[in-house]
Amino acid sequence: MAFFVAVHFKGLVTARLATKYDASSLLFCTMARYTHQALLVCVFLGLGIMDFQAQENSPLKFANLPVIDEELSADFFVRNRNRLRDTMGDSVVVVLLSAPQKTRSNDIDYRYHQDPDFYYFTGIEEPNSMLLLFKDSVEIDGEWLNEILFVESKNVKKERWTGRMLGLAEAKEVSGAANVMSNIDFKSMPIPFKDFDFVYSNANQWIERDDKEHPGDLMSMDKHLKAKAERAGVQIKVNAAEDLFGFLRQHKSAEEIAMLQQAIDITCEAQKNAMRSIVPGMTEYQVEALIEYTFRSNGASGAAFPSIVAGGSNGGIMHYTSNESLLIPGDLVVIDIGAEYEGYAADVTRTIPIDGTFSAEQAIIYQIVLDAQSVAIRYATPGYKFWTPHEEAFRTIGKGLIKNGIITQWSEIGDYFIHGTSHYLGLDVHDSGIYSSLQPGEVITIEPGIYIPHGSPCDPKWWDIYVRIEDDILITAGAAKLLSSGAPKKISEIEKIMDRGQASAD
Ligand SMILES: [Mn+2]
Repeated sequence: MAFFVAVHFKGLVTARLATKYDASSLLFCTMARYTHQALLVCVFLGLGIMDFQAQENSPLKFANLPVIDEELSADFFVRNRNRLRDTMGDSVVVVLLSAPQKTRSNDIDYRYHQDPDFYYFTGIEEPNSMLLLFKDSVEIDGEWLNEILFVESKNVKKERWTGRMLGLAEAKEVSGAANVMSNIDFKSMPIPFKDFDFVYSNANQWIERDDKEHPGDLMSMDKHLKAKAERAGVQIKVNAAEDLFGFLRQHKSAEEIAMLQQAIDITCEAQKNAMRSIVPGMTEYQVEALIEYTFRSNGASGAAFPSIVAGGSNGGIMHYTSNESLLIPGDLVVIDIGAEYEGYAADVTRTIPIDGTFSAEQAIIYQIVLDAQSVAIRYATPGYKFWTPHEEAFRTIGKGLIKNGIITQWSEIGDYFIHGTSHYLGLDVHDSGIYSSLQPGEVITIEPGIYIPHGSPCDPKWWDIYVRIEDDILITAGAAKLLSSGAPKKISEIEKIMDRGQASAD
């Protein structure tokens, strides 16, 4: 690893930097050394990776977060389906399809990710599945049913290639669905669609792969659904369905908040690991690797969205994900990341100085954003509209920019604060919801930012300062509850955690 670092940095950094900031090479040499030791310990003692985490002298600190016992139980999914029945109209039947398996290239697929609506109402993480849900029971083939979950039957040959399958019995346990059938059975089932006006569905145009050998694959079910709906003269509604599901999903149950908190705690630990480790001369992708290592080693399924590690002017690109540049002293780095835990996404952003100390101008801009965030959080309470925290953050940023002579007109705020302050957080990082007034049980982000591109019409001393600070909060009956307090954000706290003077002196 040390060799790799040395070769990679040659030609990318000046000799001065390479000498002055040789700490990065040292850091990676040290990482390599401790990794090696830890592996030996694991092999000889058979104690697994925990021994690596226990290495007190490791340059990387691990959260040792407890693996939480609570999992989303069948009870949760049954409750969600009942809430859906309570909310949907009499003339509606719901048909939800699982997400398609997506091809990365040639015969290689992306790792499967379930459609969040389908997951929310079933707990099933397998492709080629479908949920049929009625408000009240209907008669099908002489039986009265109010829900049918279709999944793929177990297939031992297939399991040897692509992993274990639930099969019908386990799918029933996971989902709590009253009736579980093979996905092949949907085609011939006489479903009384004609008794309804609308099918609320996520029936998709985006289904891209048809297994022509398989009569029950996703594309076949989608095709049969559309044909049956057309024959019955009912209309498939996608947008209205999204609103209905969003209305239910924007309120988080206690179990969901526990999952979100775990995802957020792991993400805050990754932010702290970045603060503890970043030195000039490191690359953005090395920071990304450290972050995603922290996610996986703490039990997250991975990153909920591509990690953003944006040093210097890359911080001005909102969804910068190539993470390919060198981190330069004097610049800030925007780190916008989120672990995914049991399907739930965190979303926490910190902006930190690459050399460990904010310059005077950076500190001024940073403090304006932090103040705007505090104000916004105060307005994140029931009774306010979803957009009120944004309006208050916007106003605070405007005042700060005017006070420092960066703008002269209110109309110029949008040149430097170019996005909204909040979105819902849940199974999607930009979660489903209807953006109504704030209610207890909702989880939202608060993420103001100031971005001053090179060449902006202000004093050049402000150019290339890009700051975003993002926290995740729970709306309660009282003040908002900060869920991401684990990641430091005050200037003094950040400079303290990044100060490795003590460590390098020993
Ligand atoms: Mn966000």
